[in-house]
Amino acid sequence: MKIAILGGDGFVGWPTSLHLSDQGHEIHIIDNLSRRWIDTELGVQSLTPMDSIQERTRIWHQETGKRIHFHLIDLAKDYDVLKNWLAEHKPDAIVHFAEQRAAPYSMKSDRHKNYTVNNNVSATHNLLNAMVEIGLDAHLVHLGTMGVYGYSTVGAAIPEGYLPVGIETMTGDTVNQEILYPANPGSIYHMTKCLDQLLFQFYAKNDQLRITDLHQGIVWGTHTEQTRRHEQLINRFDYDGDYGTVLNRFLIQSAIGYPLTVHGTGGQTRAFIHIQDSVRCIELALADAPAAGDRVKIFNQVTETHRVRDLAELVAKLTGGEIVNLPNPRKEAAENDLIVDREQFIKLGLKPITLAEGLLEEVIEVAKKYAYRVDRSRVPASSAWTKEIAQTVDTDP
Ligand code: USQ
Repeated sequence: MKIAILGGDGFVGWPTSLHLSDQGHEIHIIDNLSRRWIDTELGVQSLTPMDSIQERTRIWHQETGKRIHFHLIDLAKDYDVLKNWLAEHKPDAIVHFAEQRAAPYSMKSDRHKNYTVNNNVSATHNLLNAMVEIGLDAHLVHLGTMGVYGYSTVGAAIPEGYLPVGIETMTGDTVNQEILYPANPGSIYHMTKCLDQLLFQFYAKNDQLRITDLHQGIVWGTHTEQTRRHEQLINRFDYDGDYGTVLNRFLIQSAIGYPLTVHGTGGQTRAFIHIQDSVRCIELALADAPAAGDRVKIFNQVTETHRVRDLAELVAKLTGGEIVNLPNPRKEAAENDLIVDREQFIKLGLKPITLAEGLLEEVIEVAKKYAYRVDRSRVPASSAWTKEIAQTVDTDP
């Protein structure tokens, strides 16, 4: 297939591009390189030394003989450029990662809230609008988030997108329907993913676009089979308070002798997936496209759930690290349970990689190798969810 990977320079986008290229697909990365600009804005860099996108694709060609094409396009701002590119190249499938993906970054200030909403909603809408305008029947696979559901389970598992409900009619009969699981975002970033869901629902219904939405959990790990092949194919690894995600943060913190920064009691339960499974799920979703006229296909892209304090204890036991409980900069439930349905990918053949499989050590090794690149002053999470919470945030462990 000819596949356009929007946001193919990012943390999941890059290994996905390599994985799909390795399988023989023709890959076109479309990216505005905003993630690299945000590093500059925040004064932080990936733990792992990343080359330019052009250099990365050159090395991939050198190692495999396969070409990954790169196109510098801003989806949110360059509507006509995007539309003309799609009309000219007519990809069979589009994987859409091209959104600002950090919850803390989206809550940093009013400017960051505006940026996240304008960028994410415009990017998604421009894409859908352009597809309809040029009559492009490509399968669109979008990287969404588990955070659209909120994280509380009311005794029952969170289904894969749709909730069966019985509605009582005026005549006393019960009509059964499946509705989108109620959106319950916990940050501006997560809210944009809820808005994406409505855009998808409309365009699938009105224009018969074929859309798959992947509700992914927190990704951990850094290497995939392809990024291990050459030092210059290495994936990015975020450790800072805005972009670093919890398990990868604990692993790098332990590698540099920094206390493991548990927010509050660490009673938050979240869904997780290893980066290798993440790219495999995208491959599986691409091969299982909905038909024109179908409703949006939704998968929960998750392999296991864990409580934050349990992860901290696990990492501390493995590495001898110290745990510190800090005031939580976020507005979120202090404790929650989470049960998630994830049968669809298992049925399609996913064999989940779990924390138990030795890959935690691999991340610790990567973290130790590049520990000299860490700026300890960028480790604390300082973006507060409200002005009141900002008064209480104490980032000093
Ligand atoms: N947390 C800590 N200590 C830290 C960092 C985080 O205790 O040093 C806690 C947070 O308070 C939160 C949990 O860990 O309760 C998860 O935080 P996170 O930064 O790992 O994940 P989150 O902000 O939810 O966002 C990440 C990705 C996002 C993706 C989402 C999936 O950045 O792109 O959509 O995970 S999910 O969490 O399932 O919504």
